[in-house]
Amino acid sequence: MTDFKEYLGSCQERIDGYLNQHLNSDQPRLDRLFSAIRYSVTNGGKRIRPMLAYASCEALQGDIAQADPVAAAVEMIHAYSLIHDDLPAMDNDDLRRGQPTCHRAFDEATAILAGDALHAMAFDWLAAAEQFDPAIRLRMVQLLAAAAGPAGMVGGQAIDLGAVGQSLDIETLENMHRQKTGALIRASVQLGALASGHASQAHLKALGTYAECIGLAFQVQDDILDIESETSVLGKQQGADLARDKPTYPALLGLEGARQLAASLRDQAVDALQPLGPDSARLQQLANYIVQRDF
Ligand code: GRG
Repeated sequence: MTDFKEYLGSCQERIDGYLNQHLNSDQPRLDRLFSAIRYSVTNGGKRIRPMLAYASCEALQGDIAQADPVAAAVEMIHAYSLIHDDLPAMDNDDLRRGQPTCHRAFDEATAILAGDALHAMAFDWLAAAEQFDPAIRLRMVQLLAAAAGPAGMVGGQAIDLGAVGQSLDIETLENMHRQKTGALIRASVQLGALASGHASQAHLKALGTYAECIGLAFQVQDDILDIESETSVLGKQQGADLARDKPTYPALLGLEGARQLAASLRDQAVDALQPLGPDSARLQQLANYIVQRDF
């Protein structure tokens, strides 16, 4: 088995190649729209969701080429959510991944349309993936729609926006994250499993537990990284004050408590993979990567 870093690089190359090849239009009047789309999708994301889809497909002895459209679809939904999240009406951010956000590099209307187009194309690519039976395609489309919509990411974002200035208890915080970021992570794992063509109910159940745990672990680690970077910029006291002001895991559990929670969720995720045997090694490594990453 190749080294994990090499594996990450090969997945990144694979999904970047696929997206670059497919994200274009032959209508010259759409040049600006597609420039904004490619700008937002190919500016250096970690590609965690496509990697989960590929690794989940491999865990069930699937051919990863089969998983290309599902890996692309989850990354496109992610990219659309980031473009819209950065807009003035939401977070009003100037930078994403260290570069101007889509609405800063282009303009607000183009950014809204780029997000809308990515959202629609994600479902289009799944529906058009002829390597899968129509019934599987329908299931994939439903699964992704549920993860992206009000019961998933959009709902989580609405809860988050509604909670500005409020203090959330840990259960409410957890439910918000399960929807806002966990649902798409879960869908990435499940879609990869369906793409393998060998997903039984038992596999989907085990992978569902794995995905729930890493989805939350991802968020806990994200909060830890936020606090660590704020602390290094603002100094220890101000960083700690800021941590208490926001509904985050370090604010509720302390930094050490949050680290322990991330590690415990990683362990639960790895345990859940037991029925899948040694082919789930990449999923195990990804669970470690999610809680050990420093960016
Ligand atoms: C606008 C409908 C709508 C939803 C937005 C997910 C989301 C909902 C907003 C993103 C806000 C945010 C920064 C959440 C923290 C967790 C998160 C999703 C981080 C970014 O994901 P990574 O780390 O990003 O996978 P990269 O840049 O690596 O792709």
